[in-house]
Amino acid sequence: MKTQVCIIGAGPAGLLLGHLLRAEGIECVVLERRTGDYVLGRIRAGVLEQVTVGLMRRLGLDGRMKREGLPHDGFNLADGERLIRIDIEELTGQHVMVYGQTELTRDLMDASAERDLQVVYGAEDVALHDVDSASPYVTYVKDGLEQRVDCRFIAGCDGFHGPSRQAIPASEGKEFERVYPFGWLGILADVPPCNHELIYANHERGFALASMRSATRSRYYVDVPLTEKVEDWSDERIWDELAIRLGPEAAANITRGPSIEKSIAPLRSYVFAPMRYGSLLLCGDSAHIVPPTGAKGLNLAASDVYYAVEALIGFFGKNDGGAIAAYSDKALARVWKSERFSWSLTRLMHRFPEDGRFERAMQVAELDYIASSRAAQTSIAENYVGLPV
Ligand code: RFL
Ligand code: PHB
Repeated sequence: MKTQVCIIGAGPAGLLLGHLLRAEGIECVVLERRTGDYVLGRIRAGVLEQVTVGLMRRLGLDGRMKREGLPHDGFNLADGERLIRIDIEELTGQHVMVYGQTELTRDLMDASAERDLQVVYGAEDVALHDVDSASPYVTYVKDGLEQRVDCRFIAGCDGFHGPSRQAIPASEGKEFERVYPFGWLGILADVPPCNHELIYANHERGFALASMRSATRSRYYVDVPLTEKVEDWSDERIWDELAIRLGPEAAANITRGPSIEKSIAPLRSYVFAPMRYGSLLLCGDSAHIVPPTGAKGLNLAASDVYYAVEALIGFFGKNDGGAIAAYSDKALARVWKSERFSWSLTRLMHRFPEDGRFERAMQVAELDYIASSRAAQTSIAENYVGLPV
């Protein structure tokens, strides 16, 4: 097969990119290792910035999001005693959208056939070839048969563990990494949320987050040491821990119920730079990871896609080779700011095992400063709603 852009990975980055390219008349194909059901079974992000909502609107695929998504005007930081509300609407004039990554992915998936976006699920052994040339190609195995896609560009949208980043010689890029000494244990349950807005809590027993997917579905997290196993956390144990860490006000409103999903996600900050090598453009988690504390991962994938589409339209539509050359710097400028915000919110809201009395005093002082300063709240709010693309 021959196409203009071969996209590897049908997560949110790959599907968004595929749809946006098709809308511009650029030919592409998406290769995904898993089945569609498997991709939809991964419970991940819940908070969308305007950049992500805006791309769905540009595609005309925001109908269900507008009906079922929950626009949030604010969120809360809890320090064990009080709730500090960050009024993002008042401070920035914008809001975030609570709408699950699963739902966004489903909307993109459902629209593929009618919009002539070819997605190959169950593509095994995907391998990239000649990425440093102007005629790269991708091979894969489907139903036991080896296939080949010749293209002008490859978009690596295959997440942190995919083959795209690995296709770049080590000497051509730099890795920046911080691994955190804890993970987030998440629970999804069909119960009403304990609060109408999100609560991020820093308690002496550790971090907790109260989030949601809808008025009847809640998503909660507590941080746990990396040595913990999900099997050791019964639903009751998680509910008990949440009730303590989120504080008495939220605890009084927690409705308990059986978990429909429960998993531990390790926390990491990671950037690979540059995000382009020859004819390969990296987008989303394949190039960077943020700890989930700032709700930035999916949104960064969306802003990468925004810049990648701009670059590819420049190349195919306007014969502008410079657009491709500019991609990495443009994307990374935004990536680094989101990395910084996610790292600093993680630092502020978690108890690190190596922290002593001084580090704890710094957290208390910072939370107190945020509680009393409109300037500090504005800075958090503008990062949380998402910096402009
Ligand atoms: P994905 O979603 O990992 O998709 C990559 C796709 O590539 C496929 N793939 C391959 N395909 C072909 N051949 C191969 N060899 C392949 N290897 C992999 C995979 O099967 C998959 O389908 O990356 P993408 O598209 O870059 O999207 C990134 C987001 O998924 C991620 O950043 C977010 O989920 C992060 N995240 C959050 N982001 C937010 O913006 N807001 C949030 O509130 C938020 N909460 C979260 C999160 C991530 C979490 N976890 C579990 C890591 C909460 C959690 C708990
Ligand atoms: C979620 O609802 O899964 C969620 C919300 C906010 C975050 C991370 C995850 O910062």
